[in-house]
Amino acid sequence: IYKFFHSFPPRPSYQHGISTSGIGTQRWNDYDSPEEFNFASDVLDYWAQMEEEGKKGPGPALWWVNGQGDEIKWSFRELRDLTRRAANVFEQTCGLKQGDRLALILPRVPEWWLVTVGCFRTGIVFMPGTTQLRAKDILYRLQVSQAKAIVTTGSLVPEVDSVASECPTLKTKLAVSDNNHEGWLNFQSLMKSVSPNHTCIKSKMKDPMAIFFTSGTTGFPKMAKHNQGLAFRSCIPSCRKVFNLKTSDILWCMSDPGWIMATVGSLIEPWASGATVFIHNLPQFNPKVITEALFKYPITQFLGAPAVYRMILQQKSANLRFPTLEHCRTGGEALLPEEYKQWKQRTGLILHDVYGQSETGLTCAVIQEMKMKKGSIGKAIFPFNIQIIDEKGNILPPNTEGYLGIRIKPTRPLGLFVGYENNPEMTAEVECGDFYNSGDRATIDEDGYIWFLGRNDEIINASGYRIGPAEVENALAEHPAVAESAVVSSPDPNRGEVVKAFIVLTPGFLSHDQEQLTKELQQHVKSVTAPYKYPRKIEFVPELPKTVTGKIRRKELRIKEFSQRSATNP
Ligand code: BCO
Repeated sequence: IYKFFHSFPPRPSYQHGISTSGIGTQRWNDYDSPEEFNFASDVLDYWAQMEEEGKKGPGPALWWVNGQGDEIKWSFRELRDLTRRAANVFEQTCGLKQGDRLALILPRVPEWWLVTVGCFRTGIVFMPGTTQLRAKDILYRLQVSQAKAIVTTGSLVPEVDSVASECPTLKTKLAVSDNNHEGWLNFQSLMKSVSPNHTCIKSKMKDPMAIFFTSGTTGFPKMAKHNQGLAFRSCIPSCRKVFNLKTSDILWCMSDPGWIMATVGSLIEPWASGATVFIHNLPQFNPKVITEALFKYPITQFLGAPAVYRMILQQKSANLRFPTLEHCRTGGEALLPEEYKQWKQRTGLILHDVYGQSETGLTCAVIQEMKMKKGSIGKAIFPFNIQIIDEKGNILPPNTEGYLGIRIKPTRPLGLFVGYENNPEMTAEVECGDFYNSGDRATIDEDGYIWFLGRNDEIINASGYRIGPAEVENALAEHPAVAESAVVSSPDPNRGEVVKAFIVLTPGFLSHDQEQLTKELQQHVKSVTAPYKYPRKIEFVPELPKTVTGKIRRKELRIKEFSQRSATNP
């Protein structure tokens, strides 16, 4: 497929321009909130023009490699032309229009960036999902969102086809694939046949831009809807300080394209500053490949989940003195103080924390110029005003544990989600007095530094993934061996937390080999739902703890898991 993109007009030779500071997009100040904003026309096309006028440095917009010798470098001009084509594919060929929803389930291929920006240009609401999703996950997403279109990779075509007949709103199926699939349009072929001219829509700041599916304590994932403010926010000076990117920077964000972390870290943040997005299309996570890439390519900034850093550090004898790397950031779960120390010792670099959710994008950060306070996730990123609140939304005094709250009254800050789509009850539940209640426990000190303490509900945060227990319990319930189950979080030295299932077996399976059954059940979960959710620990129990009304007391099981850890690691 990459032959196709190489067949576009040859890459322009970059002129060594005058701006490497990224200052060019400082057209807005912290308090601006233009009525209209479109990241494609206002930001990307701006950088394309800077290139044309010789006013931007030589760095490409996207630098993509796959470890098999394939490489793509697109300038902002090329990106502009290609994404205009993508917009034409959606509007002209597929008949999609502003406000329609498009499920985007692709691995780290360059087309992910073309589709996303194509959506910006047309006002189509993109809904990213990881390629680990299975047929049922995809069915749920397509149905609940009433998606009109899906763009996915060839290997997921059979999964989509197995459920597409149950999705009456789905009109367009686009495959990014070397092969043609019956009933599917081929994205690459269509890209060749459409014009590179397209007029970007004038989106209003309040127009929807993206929907991220995010797991909750009960039921299926919710749809966190964001408007254009999510992208605009990264263009204001206070937010730009988080990464402090220059046009000469090359940022590698490790996140799978299915998460908000990728939308922000692999697209919005770097391109707001005219910097280069670096992507290695790792089909499987491999710390050795990451380490080699950090030597081979002139990457200056790196962003990954704590488990990524931990796994890199576990290569005991590897040289980690990366020649060009200047800044490293992490977020999603906690690293141990010892791991920060080791990273500093072995790389010479300080690891800075960021914190956010699908509902909030980047929320807190340790900014480079800030004094570090041990274990803190930093301070609120403007325009978010963060306070620690109780469940009624009352502000708690400094150094008191409570919920991390973002002020939404009198003004809802740009960049905070609009609400859970089609779910006013759940939206109301997280709106707590004058605050959005993140559900995350935290404390704040007198200087505004925040310490993340985890959750006291049933959501599991495993290697940076947010997993709802019901999703795993539903998957287990489909196996004949499972009479009932309770899924909770359990501590793990590598992943912070992992999914643990307590299972009551059906009578016919009581005498089965438990080791064998554990493997079978793990495999079963991997086959019916996204594999990252599978229970890495399973314990067979005669019964589950329940309340008098018969509700499973997951909290009791979770507390037991964590107290066992404390007992073994005092
Ligand atoms: O460990 P196992 O091998 O037993 O299982 C792994 C995979 O092998 C397996 N799997 C994946 N695809 C499969 C499959 N099995 C069958 N068929 C397939 N197609 O499933 C398990 C998946 O676990 P994993 O994803 O944790 O894999 P891995 O390789 O251990 O990756 C490690 C990490 C650290 C790279 C990964 O856990 C990770 O990417 N974590 C970060 C998640 C993240 O980006 N979170 C950010 C969310 S957004 C946010 O927080 C808001 C911020 C503003």
